[in-house]
Amino acid sequence: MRGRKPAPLVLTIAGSDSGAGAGVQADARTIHALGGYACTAITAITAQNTRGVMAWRAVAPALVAAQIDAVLSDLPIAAIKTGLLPGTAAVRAVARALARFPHVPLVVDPVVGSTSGTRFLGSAGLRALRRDLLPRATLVTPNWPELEALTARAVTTFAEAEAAAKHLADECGSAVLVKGGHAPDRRQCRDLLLTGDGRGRWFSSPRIPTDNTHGTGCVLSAAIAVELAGGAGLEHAVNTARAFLQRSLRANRLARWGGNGPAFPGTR
Ligand code: PXL
Repeated sequence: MRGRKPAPLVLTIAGSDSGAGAGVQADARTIHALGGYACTAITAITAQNTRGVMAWRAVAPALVAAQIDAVLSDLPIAAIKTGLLPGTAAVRAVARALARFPHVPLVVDPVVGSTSGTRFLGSAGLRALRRDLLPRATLVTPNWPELEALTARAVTTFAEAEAAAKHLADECGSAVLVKGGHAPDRRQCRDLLLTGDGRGRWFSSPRIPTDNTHGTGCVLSAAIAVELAGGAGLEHAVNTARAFLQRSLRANRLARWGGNGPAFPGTR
């Protein structure tokens, strides 16, 4: 029997969302939908639904590191993504655990808080992220508010987004994808990819009118990670991931839920 191409293994290091709109649940769903196999290291537990975060607690940093060690010492992980890292100690523990695997592509989604207003990472945590983890990243994927928090610059126009992204890419030496979901443009969604060599490329697609956008950042970064795990280059990975997210938003399979529902593609 001819074997099929083996599934690329992806490790997601992220928080649990009990409502499954964002976090590890969204990551694992995305990785499986794109043909990968998802391993997980859970950094925090959130009690959450489509309306907001009711309670949350960080997992002990040593236990986060132990999950990462258990996976990376055994399974042939081909790409890693990080999402919610709840504070300085968590950022440091993750950076230390990943230091032994410097060649595995890493996508860092610099989650600061939930859209519904819960803050997960304070200013000390952001500093730790910039110093200890972003220089190790293949790609960092901030939205406009996260780019503001990481650079302490206002990001209210595409020109400001581009300047702040250049500043961040120069500082950490990693590629940066600035997601334009928060931009004032109602017709287009424009994301900017800056690669390490200083090149910039805009990706533009029609904005999809929906309220169900919870977890879109998680879906996009997980999709990029699974593409990188399968051997895609950065631009190709971003293109495929954006197309997957657009399909998920368009499908709008969970439209009749309350609150801010998830981008969910359903089964194909
Ligand atoms: O979308 C950012 C995010 C990531 N991870 C978890 C979350 C959220 C936002 O609510 O809950 C677990």
